[in-house]
Amino acid sequence: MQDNDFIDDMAHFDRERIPERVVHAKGAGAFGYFEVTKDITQYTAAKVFSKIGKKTSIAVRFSQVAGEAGYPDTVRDPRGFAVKFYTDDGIWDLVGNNTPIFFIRDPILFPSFIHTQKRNPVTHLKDFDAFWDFMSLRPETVHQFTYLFGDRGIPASYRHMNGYGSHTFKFVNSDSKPIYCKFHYKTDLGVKNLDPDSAQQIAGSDPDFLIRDLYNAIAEGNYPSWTMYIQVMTFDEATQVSFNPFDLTKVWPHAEFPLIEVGKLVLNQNPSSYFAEVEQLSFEPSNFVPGIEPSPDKMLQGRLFSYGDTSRYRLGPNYNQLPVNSPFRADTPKNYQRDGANTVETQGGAPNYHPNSFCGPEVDPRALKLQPKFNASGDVYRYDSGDEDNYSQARILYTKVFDDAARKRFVNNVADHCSRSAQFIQDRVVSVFSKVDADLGSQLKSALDKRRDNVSSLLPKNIKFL
Ligand code: HDE
Repeated sequence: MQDNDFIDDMAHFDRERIPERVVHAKGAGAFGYFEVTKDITQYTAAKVFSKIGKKTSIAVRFSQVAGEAGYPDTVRDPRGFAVKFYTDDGIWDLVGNNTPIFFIRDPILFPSFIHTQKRNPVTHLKDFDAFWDFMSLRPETVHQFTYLFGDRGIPASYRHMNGYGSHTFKFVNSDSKPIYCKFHYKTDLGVKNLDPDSAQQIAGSDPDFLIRDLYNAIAEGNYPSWTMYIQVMTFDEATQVSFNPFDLTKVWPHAEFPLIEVGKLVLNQNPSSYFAEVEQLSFEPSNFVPGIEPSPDKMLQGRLFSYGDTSRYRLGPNYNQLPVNSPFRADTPKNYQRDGANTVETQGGAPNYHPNSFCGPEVDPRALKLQPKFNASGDVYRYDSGDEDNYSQARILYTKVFDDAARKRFVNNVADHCSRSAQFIQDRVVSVFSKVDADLGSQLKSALDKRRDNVSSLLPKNIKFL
């Protein structure tokens, strides 16, 4: 025990792991830049969009939602597409997914919903009953489940999928005029997905398939890129549209709110340390910059607390001082926070109280000017939003966006998964999908009936024992 080098190494080794993210635990990260290609200064004063040709450094983390840090990459699951912009005004995090919508529209349901996607606390197994029980008891999930069990549920590579800010956000221009907006990134390589049988084989032969694909492409100089678009909606339009523009289970129809091109995202650098630069990367939907703000979208409001909170737990109270999270393009951060585990910033000895007569920071007048006040009226209370037009957009996706072959694949994908749940749950799932489309309901019922005595095995065929 007197060999201090040994003790030092062992003590460090004993502390090498930190808690994984409670969702989105498995992921891949890369760095690059965002470049403005079209002028949108009429909508926003955010410096990141200030002129054509302006480049801003970015960090991106792609992830899958439900599996743990070592889970196979090629399972059916939404994928995270989180982008950190290191802007001149500080960090702007656009923490999105590869789907423009989400399963629920009320954040209070989030922990329950996630529990149904993860392991049963008794058996530590994925729970098909919980999965379809929740889905069918909360039919606002049906639009996102239609998306998830379609072809885009298993992307062939992170480079070949689109990304979405998903929520409705608010832009503010230099005259302090606000407008609602949504963000989209379309892959310049085209969307490519995996057939479920191939995905299952790859899960066994290369569980890190998606991380490897991204790392190798960048290492070989094949830099993936995405074109960024926005949709905008005036405050007047928001009061008149036929759907709730702040409902995250719905898209804004492109015919009414066309995509406006904005710029390019390019990833051209791999992390130099996975732990330092990807595991310690912390995204927060509450990281805004002057010119971009949250909207009344309840799900977005519900996210504003959680991410910083989980980073404090995962990375400690000074997670924002870690190099990958710090706003290096802006001035050194100035605030009244001091000390705590792993403090690195000294803030030049400035006062740690406000107001003060010395050199303590004041609120940036630009940020104040660009934060317009807004009116609110009516009663505020907790209400159940479970029944707000759950089916019409899912119907468009199934009947208009999917073609015949995609519809068949969708029915089989749902039936293969749902056939493992209890009969009464299957019946309820059929009744939910029947409300999307009567023919879909009957196709699904017969696909499930066919599987009744022969539930498709989770195991590959022809297993050999030795
Ligand atoms: Fe997240 N989510 N989320 N989420 N989410 C997390 O933050 C949460 C939601 C998304 O690569 C957690 O650090 C709540 C929608 C991504 O580091 C946690 C609600 C969308 C990532 C959390 C949502 C996302 C996360 C877990 C409902 C797409 C990974 C670990 C109100 C628009 C980011 C962590 C990364 C991660 C909370 C819903 C995307 C717990 C409360 C909707 C891409 O804070």
